[in-house]
Amino acid sequence: MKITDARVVVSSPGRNYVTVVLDTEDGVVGVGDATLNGRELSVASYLSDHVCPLLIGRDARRIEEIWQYLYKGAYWRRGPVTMTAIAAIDVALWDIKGKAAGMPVYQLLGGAARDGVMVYSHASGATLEELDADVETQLAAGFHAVRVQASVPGLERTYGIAPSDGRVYEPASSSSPQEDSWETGAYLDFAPAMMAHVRERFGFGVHLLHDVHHRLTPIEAGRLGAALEPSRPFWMEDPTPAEDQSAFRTIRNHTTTPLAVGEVLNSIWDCQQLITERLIDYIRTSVSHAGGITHLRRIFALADLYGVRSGSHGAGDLSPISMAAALHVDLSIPNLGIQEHMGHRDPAGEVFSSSYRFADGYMHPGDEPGLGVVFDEAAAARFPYQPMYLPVNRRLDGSVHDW
Ligand code: EZ4
Ligand code: CO
Repeated sequence: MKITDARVVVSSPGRNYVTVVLDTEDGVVGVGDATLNGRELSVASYLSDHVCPLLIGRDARRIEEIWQYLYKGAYWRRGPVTMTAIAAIDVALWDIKGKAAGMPVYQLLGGAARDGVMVYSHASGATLEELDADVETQLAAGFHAVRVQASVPGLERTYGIAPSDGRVYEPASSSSPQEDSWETGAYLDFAPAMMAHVRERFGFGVHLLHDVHHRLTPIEAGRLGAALEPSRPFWMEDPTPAEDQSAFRTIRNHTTTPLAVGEVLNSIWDCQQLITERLIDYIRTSVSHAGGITHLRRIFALADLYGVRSGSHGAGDLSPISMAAALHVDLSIPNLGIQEHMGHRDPAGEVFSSSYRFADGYMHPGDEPGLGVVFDEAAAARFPYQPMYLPVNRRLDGSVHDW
């Protein structure tokens, strides 16, 4: 089954998405997501300038061989641009394999290990009252797990606060990076009080999650984890910059609050120490930024050996193709923890039609052959690329902090 065409489509239906389309000689088409928020065109170039030409004439059925060819064949290893590009090709090849077999991808991965995938949604507010109202909305929609974020008093802008008109949260902005402000003391005092407030209001029957977004030192994160313990969060996410793996030993030594990290990690080697030294509870690598279904399954298999569960990133900047691919993996692995689900802004649905479904807090990828997502290239052409940047974060003294 030879690959006859490989192309990259950059479109912006509600936000930017980079989509790979692979055609095969017998007419089976596969799609993959290559979106890297704020750096979309570098992945598009990596694919169209360096990867797509190498795929023409290759056998689409040899997924592992093509993965190894693209990874080892580049010589230069890892990194978000390379691994997102490889991921998109890998996911498109699994889509093709499923369609050729007449089966949903999760069946090819061993079948359903559970009936549905527990997902968490986001709630946020500029005030605790707004946050309460948003948590209520998420619970009414059926979610059993909710990530809570609120504006830190005294800081000009806080990470993770969705617009008040109900649209999905999007940190990127056009023309130039937005500047956020940061002061650790204000945050460390506020976050435990916010969690305690939500617990008091909604009780212990809902899973509550919180994203620190890489901003603390290890000992500050240890203090926060300990302060959050009475609120029993499902996890504390990205407490310190993710690339510093041994930092998590310090956090671990000071708290029993479960730790989650990995949305910015790209390979099994980036989380080897985190997993094998049991420094975390949930690994958040995603199908689109960590080498596709093939590589993500390898990470989750390693994690299973060490009692670490999955908790994949699922922000709105991962396209519906990635959401579907994530659900096929989640449904089939033994060590699912939870899956993030934010949904997508209109008019993404005009470009991507997905067959995954949500009911009572759980999602299922559906039973269409392949991934179950149809990508409408003609519709995508109506929404041209918009330059977008993620924010930068500054401390009050003007120095650049982790965003
Ligand atoms: O900031 O996907 O847990 N979710 C997150 C996201 C990330 C964005 C970056 O593009 O941390 O909101
Ligand atoms: Co996060």
